[in-house]
Amino acid sequence: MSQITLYSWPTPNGIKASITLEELGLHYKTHAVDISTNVQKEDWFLKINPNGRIPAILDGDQRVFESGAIMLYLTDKYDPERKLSYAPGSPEYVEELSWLMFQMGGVGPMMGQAEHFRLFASKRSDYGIKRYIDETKRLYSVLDSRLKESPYLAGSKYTIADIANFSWVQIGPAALEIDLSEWPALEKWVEKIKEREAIKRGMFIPKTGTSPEQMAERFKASRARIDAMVNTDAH
Ligand SMILES: N[C@@H](CCC(=O)N[C@@H](CS)C(=O)NCC(=O)O)C(=O)O
Repeated sequence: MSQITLYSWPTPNGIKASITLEELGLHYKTHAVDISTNVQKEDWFLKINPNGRIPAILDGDQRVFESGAIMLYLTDKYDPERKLSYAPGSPEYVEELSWLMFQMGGVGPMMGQAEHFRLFASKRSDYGIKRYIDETKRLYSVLDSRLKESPYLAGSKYTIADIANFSWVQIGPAALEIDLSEWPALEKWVEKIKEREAIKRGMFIPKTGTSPEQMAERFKASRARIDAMVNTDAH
């Protein structure tokens, strides 16, 4: 029996952890960390994640932070049947790691910056918006090419590499008005993953009271706020 507590909020990084826990059918407690209140910067939380961001877990006395590390920790320790991962050392495991790191070092940071410039910035920068949305689209093309030759990112099996990339890609349409039909293999993969029961639960942990429709409205209002500003890039 695990002693896991998940500290999270249902953001693209947060749901990587909750979906993994749900897919593995683990028992865990959830501690909601509403990042809009900055509770993630408080001393008690910095002891669990010194980086002051969600997600993080405590498993007994063991802390784990960084969503990719959490996914690897959970599959190493709690996935002996390899439901969500390949055997370490196998060629597919190396592929799984590669696509996981592709998300951690590419899709997440680039989409995070795209969201910053498109939704949350205090000044409008058309250069910043274009740079990070173009880079997001380039990364989607890389995923699309891989998914044209393989049903899942690491091979024939759905793994944590799919969960990690899915968690970010699925928010592109609502947050950044990205039309996934430009990448048919990627779109098909997103639709297929959305049907999984663990995804349907994990995407909404912890509960916030905000529906996906309300989130889409908030994103729209945030884009309108930026659109109403004057571009501040130096010419
Ligand atoms: N590389 C980290 C990124 C974590 C991250 O940026 N989390 C965001 C939510 S998606 C957060 O906690 N933001 C609040 C803040 O930066 O204070 C991971 O993958 O866990």
